[in-house]
This record gives sequence, C-alpha cells and structure tokens, in this order.
Amino acid sequence: MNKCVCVGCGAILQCENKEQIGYIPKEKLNSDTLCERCFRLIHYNDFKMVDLQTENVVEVVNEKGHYAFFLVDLLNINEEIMCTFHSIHLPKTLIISKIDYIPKYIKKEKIKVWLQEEYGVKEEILFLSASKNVNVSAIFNTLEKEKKKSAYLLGFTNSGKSTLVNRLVEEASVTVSLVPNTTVDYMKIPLNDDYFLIDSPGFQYENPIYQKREVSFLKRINPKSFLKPITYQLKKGTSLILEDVLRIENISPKCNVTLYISNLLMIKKVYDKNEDLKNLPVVEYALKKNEDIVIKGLGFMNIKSDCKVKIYIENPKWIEIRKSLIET
Ligand SMILES: Nc1nc2c(ncn2[C@@H]2O[C@H](COP(=O)(O)OP(=O)(O)OP(=O)(O)O)[C@@H](O)[C@H]2O)c(=O)[nH]1
Ligand SMILES: [Mg+2]
Repeated sequence: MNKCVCVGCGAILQCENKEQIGYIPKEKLNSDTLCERCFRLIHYNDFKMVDLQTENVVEVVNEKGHYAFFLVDLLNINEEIMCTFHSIHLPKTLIISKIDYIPKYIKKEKIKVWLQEEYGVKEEILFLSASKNVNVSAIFNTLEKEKKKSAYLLGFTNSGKSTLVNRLVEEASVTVSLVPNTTVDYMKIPLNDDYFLIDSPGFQYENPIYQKREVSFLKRINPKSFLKPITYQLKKGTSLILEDVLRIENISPKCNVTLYISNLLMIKKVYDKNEDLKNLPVVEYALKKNEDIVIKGLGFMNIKSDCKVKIYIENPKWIEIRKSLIET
C-alpha cells in the first residue's frame, strides 16, 4: 500500500505518535492532506519545532541528482554554509535569495566577485526574491540552458526553498515558515510535463544560535522588510549588546561598526560599568578596516576602522572574521 505523504512538508503521515513528524488524527487521514504540524502552522500560526537529521542529504543528492540550486541569503553567508555548498558535487547554481531586503548600494556584481574570491565560488550565481517575484524565471531558464529535466533545491533551513517552489508552481502549497525544519522530506514538484524540482529538508548548523531559544527570537532573526544597516561609534570601553547573544566591547581608541542584521533584533549600547553578558566566554580580536565579524545565523558587522574588540558569546564558534563585501 502506498504511504500517504503530507502535502505541506513531505512527511510520511502516521496516526500513532503525536510527538513524531507526520502525525495526523486517524479520522483526518486521506491522500491529499496536511499533517497536524503543518495544519496548525498554517491556520493557527502555531509553531512546533521538530528534531531533524539532515546529514545524509548531501549523500542522497550527490548520488541521485543531476543538478542543484543551492539557496543562501546574504545575511547567512558563512564558512559552514559555503562548505556545504562545495560538498555538492553536481553541476549547480548558487542562488542569493531574499534580495528584496538587500540595500540597493550593495551591488550584485561586487557580491559575485567577493563570493568568488572569499569563498571560491566558480559556479553561476543568481539573485532572486521569491516573495517579491524577482528573477524567479531564472530557475527554469537555467534548467533549459543546462539541458536538465530536474534539480534539487538545497540550502540551509529558512533559506527560502519552499517559498520559491510555491512561487514557481501555482498549484503548489508547500508549507513555508520561519521556524527551522519546516520541510522534513524530499518533495517532487512538477514544473510542467517535462521538468520537475525536488524541494528538500534544509541543512542545519552544527550548533545553531537559535537552539533552545523562543519562537519570538526566530521571528526577529528574519528581516521583515528592507534592511536598514545601523552604524555605531564605540569609544574605548563602550559595548554593544545584541539580545542575550553577544556583547562586543571596544578596547582600542575607537571602533566604528555597521550592523547588517534584522532590525527587529534588540541592540543596546552600554558603558563599562554595565556587566551584562560578561559572564560568557570571551575572545579578543584585532580587526582591520573593512573586515566583517560574522555572527553565524544572524548576519554580520562591518568594521569601519582598525580596532581591537572583546566579544563575549556563549559559543565562540558562532563568530567568523572575513574580508567584507561592503566597501568603506
Ligand atoms: N524577505 C523575504 N523573505 C523570504 C523570501 N523567501 C522566503 N522568505 C521567508 O523566509 C522564511 C523561510 O522560508 P521557507 O520557504 O519556509 O524556507 P525553506 O528553505 O523552505 O526552509 P526549510 O523548509 O526549513 O528548509 C519564511 O518566513 C519566508 O516567508 C524572500 O524572497 N524574501
Ligand atoms: Mg521548506
């Protein structure tokens, strides 16, 4: 007997365990339906986090795939994501998604060169916004140009894969949300009689910054609209505190930083008498003008002048330093 699959997230439907992926009450089970999690997410905005193992996605895709579109949004470009991109050994395109919130002064051509130089990207790079329907047709055009009938949509959780599917295929109603692991299994989506895409479960960070945090935090990570980067001038001894995640303290004569993170996240500037977050592990960095401090999963801070800082953070692996894509 064929197993029924949730049309929203791809989970195999089951009526036995309410806590497991794909649960649906027996009386509601039929072949064209949503699991309880997707139903509640769509109709009641009730977010339920699930545990999902996605380690073998790379293996599956490398073995079975012919082509891949790998999505990443500009705030989430970092080593871990780009290593995963490079581990896909199929012909592929890198897609910078959600470009609707990128400030216009960040030029696409510059981002391309930076991706090539900083992360060794040799493949085609496309920019699109599924929400605002910008350049979405490039997916189909690429398949035609590459003479591929199918492709996997890959990317870390929340990169916008399912939103893109819904935009490309009118009849598709794949569940989309800002909680991690919305899509839990592969979903074959026909584009027309000849071509199809495979939506896939998003990759996870090894230690996600959002783990163990409230759904309200997840809601604030994703910019709702146009990103407004804010510049702070930090005198010696002054710190910026980002939610309860990180404290950056300037220990040099001056330090100017511009934050490229969701404007919904809470930031406060404090002086040396304030002790908030000083109990967290601390790492010292000597930074050069035009480097970025990447906060993996949230965005990045662009350094405007040479400086020395201390960063207090629960897990120092959430921080990376790189050459910035922003010119000063
Ligand atoms: N601003 C903006 N937001 C987007 C865009 N595409 C997706 N989003 C938002 O990003 C969040 C995640 O979107 P999904 O399509 O569920 O992401 P996904 O990659 O399928 O996530 P998983 O299924 O968990 O792997 C949702 O809140 C979407 O509304 C876009 O083009 N622009
Ligand atoms: Mg999805």
